[in-house]
Amino acid sequence: SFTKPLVAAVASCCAALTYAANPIFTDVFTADPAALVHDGKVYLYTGHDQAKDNTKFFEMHDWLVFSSDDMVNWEAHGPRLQVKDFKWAKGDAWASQVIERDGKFYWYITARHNDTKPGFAIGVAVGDSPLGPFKDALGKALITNDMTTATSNDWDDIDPSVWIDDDGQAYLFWGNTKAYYAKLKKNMTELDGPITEIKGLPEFTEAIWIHKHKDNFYLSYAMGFPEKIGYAMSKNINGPWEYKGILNEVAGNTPTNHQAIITFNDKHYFIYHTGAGRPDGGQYRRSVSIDELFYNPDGTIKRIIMTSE
Ligand code: FUB
Repeated sequence: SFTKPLVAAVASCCAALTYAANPIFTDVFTADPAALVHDGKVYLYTGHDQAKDNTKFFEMHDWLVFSSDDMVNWEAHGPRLQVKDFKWAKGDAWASQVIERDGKFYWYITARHNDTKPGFAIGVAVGDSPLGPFKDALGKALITNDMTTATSNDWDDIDPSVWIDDDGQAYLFWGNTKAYYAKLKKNMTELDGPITEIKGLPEFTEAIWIHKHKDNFYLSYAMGFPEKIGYAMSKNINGPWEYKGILNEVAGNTPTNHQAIITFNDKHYFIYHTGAGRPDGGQYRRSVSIDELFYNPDGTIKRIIMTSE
């Protein structure tokens, strides 16, 4: 377990503490957080930075899972999915997200496709519990470069974010440089219509996260490079999206920035990664951190105060 005794002691003394000190894990490098609230627990799915230092590139082979009852004490469940679980993939376990539908858990992942379809692709694994076991649901990628690449790049099919609306319609959002979305069928493993490019997101880079608060939809994303997290709002999951501003600045010591936004026990959380907080951290050795998120009465979101810096 990655539980930190000091944090636990402070938590038991001070009822106001609602998340662990940042970074929340200090014995493993974690990135690209995605969180799922299920059955009174928060499940945190992260990428796993394994680069030896910060000089070359990402080394990412698997995805980790952690869970918590209180956002303070975290239990580590180890890697629960690996690139090699996808026969069509050859490396780079980049950003992912898990969602539940009808008792099944669908884990949408980014990985580099093998030689027949170069570039990055999005796949989906399925399991019977938030901890799996998970297996490739399709035996092939769900989104590949040849579906979106015409005027784009080899990296545009990364960073999936999945949403099921109140009427049961599911949607997949993703992208790098260009932002895309498409409907998913009820089986969660097939597209249910065309892929549409989302316009009007200033400086869009990657890392879409979709969430809803009251009657507003939110599309947050990494903008520019080095990346800040910005967000847009809409009354409709199909847009149009109206850009509203920046949520956090470049998070210490790494140009990437990647967020998940959840509500748990009536508090709102902004979960992200940073290269700061550990002496050997940096661009390819990132650490997940958590800070509280606050809405304004009109639904806009206040700038995040990062305690990871
Ligand atoms: O972790 C690899 C890539 O870096 C992710 O897919 C992007 O969102 C950025 O964080």
